Amino acid sequence: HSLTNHLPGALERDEFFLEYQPLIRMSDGQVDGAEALVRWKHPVHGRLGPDRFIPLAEHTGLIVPLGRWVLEQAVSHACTWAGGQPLRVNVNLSPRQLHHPDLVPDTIAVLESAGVAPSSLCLEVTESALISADEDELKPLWQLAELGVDIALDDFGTGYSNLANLRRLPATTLKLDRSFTQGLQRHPADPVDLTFVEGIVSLAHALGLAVTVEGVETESQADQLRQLGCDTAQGWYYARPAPPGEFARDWARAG
Ligand code: G
Ligand code: G
Ligand code: MN
Ligand code: NA
Repeated sequence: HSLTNHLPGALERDEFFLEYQPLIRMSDGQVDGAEALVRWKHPVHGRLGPDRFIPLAEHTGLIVPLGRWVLEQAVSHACTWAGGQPLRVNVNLSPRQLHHPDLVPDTIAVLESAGVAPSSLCLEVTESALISADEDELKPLWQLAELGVDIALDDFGTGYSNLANLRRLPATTLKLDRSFTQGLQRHPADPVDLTFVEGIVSLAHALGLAVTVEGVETESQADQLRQLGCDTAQGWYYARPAPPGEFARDWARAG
């Protein structure tokens, strides 16, 4: 029953499914998009989160076909959410996908066959996956960015990157790691976290990047982050990740 034995066939057995968590625009509280999050309905262990199998999929290479499946599913779900005007959808990319030669052609093919504009897709790449990337390794992301795909730096603030490095990355959005959001929950808020968020927001805006905050669990965090100038927020305060039908019912605009 080991995960290692079951994982290779799981895609063919149709055991993966996606959940969606809304991204909320802080200026007006409206939904701005959704992050697709993969789960595995394991025949023995039941529902497993990505932390349980993404590292294994990355290690075995299954992440490449799995990642393509996630992209196809997410883009096709996004099409159904708002009569012809799809919500933006965020899809996570693992390092191995980033380095695969099919990333650009596959992404273009998926968007074209669904008739979805590149600007409706945001690819999330962790800051740590990009730190060591050289110019050649960044080329596919630049190509996608030039087509209009948004690129978000996920878990930003945890990867020890040189801030000057941001200028050579094709990122359009910084996703501030949820540890900063947690620091704002204390009374009084952790002054270092406050200063850090303030600094990142002003740096990001100066570079033309938007800031999304993760892990917003309370109204107080949401209020502080809005005042600090964050553009978009995600977290349990707004909604937990939910299956596509439930997400559509609660968040998709009527078509
Ligand atoms: O689903 P959960 O909220 O537990 O997400 C945990 C982590 O798994 C997140 O950091 C997210 O980036 C990652 N993750 C979720 N879905 C995918 C996916 O489709 N591909 C990759 N590579 N990572 C994912
Ligand atoms: O890509 P990333 O690792 O950032 O994926 C988001 C992860 O954060 C998912 O595992 C998701 O379930 C989780 N998450 C989303 N909102 C919240 C929240 O408000 N609080 C906490 N603790 N986790 C959250
Ligand atoms: Mn993410
Ligand atoms: Na993250």
